[in-house]
Amino acid sequence: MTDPIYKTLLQHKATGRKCFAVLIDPDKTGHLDALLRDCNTHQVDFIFIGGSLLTEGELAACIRKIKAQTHIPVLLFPGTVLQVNEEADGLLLLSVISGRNPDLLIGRHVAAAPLIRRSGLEVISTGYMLIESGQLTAATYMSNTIPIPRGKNEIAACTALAGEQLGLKMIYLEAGSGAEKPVTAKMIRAVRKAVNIPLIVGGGICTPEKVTENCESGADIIVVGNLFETHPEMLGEMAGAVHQFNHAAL
Ligand code: 1GP
Repeated sequence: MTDPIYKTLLQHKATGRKCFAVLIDPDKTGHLDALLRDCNTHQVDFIFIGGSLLTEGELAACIRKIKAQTHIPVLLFPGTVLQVNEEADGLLLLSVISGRNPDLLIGRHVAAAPLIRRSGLEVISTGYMLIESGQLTAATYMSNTIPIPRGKNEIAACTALAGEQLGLKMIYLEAGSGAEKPVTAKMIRAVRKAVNIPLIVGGGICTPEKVTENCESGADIIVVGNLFETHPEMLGEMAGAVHQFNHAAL
C-alpha cells in the first residue's frame, strides 16, 4: 500500500478519531527507555522525532533505539535537511507557510529532494504555521520568520486554506516547543473551519484540559514533547485525554 500512514490518518479523520503524538528531541534522550515503555502502555499513535537544532544527539541511533522498542510509527519532524533519515517510517515535509523565508518555503526542499527520494520514506507534505506564543521560541528564531499574531485567526485560517489549495496534505499549527502560551481554541476552530485536511496542533500543551479543548476545537493530532522531559509521569494522563475524547464521541 502506498502512503499507509497518511491513509490511516485520513481514515481516522473521517471517523472523528483523534490521535496523540509524542515529540522526541534526539538531544534529550535521558529517559528514552521509560518514555517508550509509557508510549506503548498508553497507546500513543505516532512518535515525531527532530528539532530546530541538534547538537549532540545521534538521530539514526535514536530512531533505531525507538524502533527496537516499539511498533508506533516514527515520523521525522526535521529542523534541517540533515534530519532526513531512512530509518524512520515517514517524513513530515514541512513548508513554513506562516513565514516569508523562501528557503523554508521551497529552497531547502530542492536541496533535499534527491535525498528524500532515495530514502524511500513516506512523504507527507505539511504546511507548518508558527503562531506567536508570548516569547521568542527556538522555532521562530531558527526559521528567521515572523509568526502569525496570536489573535489573528483570520490570517491563520487563510494561510491554512492557501496551503490546502496548494496541495499540502496536512496543516501543523504550532506555538513552538516549550511555548509559554499554546495556540488558542479560537484559532484552532478558525483553521478547522477553513480546511478539510488533517490538522496537527502542538507547542506548549501542558494539561489534559488543553488536550480536550484542542480536540473539541477540531485538532486531529495533538503533539506533546517538552512536558515529558520534566514530567514524564504525565504521559498517561495526556494520552488518556485524547482516548477519553474518542470514547465520549462514540
Ligand atoms: C513542538 O509542537 C511540538 O514542535 C511540541 O511542542 O514540545 O511544547 O510540547 P512542546
